[in-house]
Formats: sequence, C-alpha cells, structure tokens
Amino acid sequence: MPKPIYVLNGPNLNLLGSREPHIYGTTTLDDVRALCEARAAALGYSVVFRQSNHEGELIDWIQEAREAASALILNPAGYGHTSIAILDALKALSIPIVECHLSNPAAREAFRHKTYVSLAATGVVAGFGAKSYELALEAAAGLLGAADASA
Ligand code: CA2
Repeated sequence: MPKPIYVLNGPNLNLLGSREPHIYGTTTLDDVRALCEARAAALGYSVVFRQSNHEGELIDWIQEAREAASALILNPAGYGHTSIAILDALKALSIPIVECHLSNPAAREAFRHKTYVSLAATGVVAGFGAKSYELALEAAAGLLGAADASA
C-alpha cells in the first residue's frame, strides 16, 4: 500500500456549506472528505484529510507530510495569500504538491489573484467546487504513477 495522500485545509473551511453558498456551494467539508476518500480509494490511495484554523498546525502537518505522505493536496484558504511561513514549509517537500481551491481566486478580488503556495506547487486546481479536490487527487495520482513508471 503506498503512503497516503495528505489533503490539508486551511482556515474557515470548517464553515463550508453553512455560509456563502453562492461562492463555495452547499457541500460541507465532511462531504469533501467523503468524496476524497472515495476518489483516492478508486485510484489506489488512502487519504489523511485534515482542517485547521491555525497556521502553525498546518505547518506541522506539512512537515509531517515530508516523510508520511506520497503527495500533498493543500487548500491553504486565506493563508495562501499571506503566509510566507507556509511557503517555506512547502519548499522543504520533495513530493508532488497540488494547490486546490473551490472557487477560482483569479476571477475574484485582486488580493486573491496571487498565492505564495503557487510558488511551491507542482500545479493548481481551482474553480470547480468540491470537484477541484477530486481533480487534484487525479493529478497527484497521475504524477505518482508517472514517477513509478520511470523508476
Ligand atoms: O476557493 C477556495 O477554496 C479558497 O481557498 C477559499 C478561501 C479564500 O480565502 C481563498 O481565496 C479561496 C476561503 C475559505 C473560507 O471558506 C468559507 C466557506 C464557507 C463559509 C465561509 C468561509
């Protein structure tokens, strides 16, 4: 069994489904977790799915992923636009990193147009609601499969 794919979620995503449905939809974070577990299982992976409102806790989990994960999917939420510390933690990883957003930040306010996370990400999936997470898992599994095939 390969190492799990870590799916980490940043601040306020615990509120998903309860507010701003016009932007983020009505899916709850527990629904997203279930979608991720099912999609990952179909791809031959397990997931470690977590959410935190605390920057340091997210950084601890990113550091944990260096050894424990085969790939990292990160929705940094608001921290993506502000946190150099999260960028620094991501730069210490040598596994695939997929940045994932429910909305398309590039189509929203100017302060959402750039994320520090993108500087360390292998790629970005944004704008497809909960489906962004499934697409991110497919991208991560594709990268891992390609790495296996060339080994
Ligand atoms: O589209 C995304 O996934 C975001 O990462 C969500 C962040 C936002 O700051 C990013 O620019 C884009 C916000 C997460 C807050 O989520 C809520 C969900 C429901 C109700 C309130 C907040």
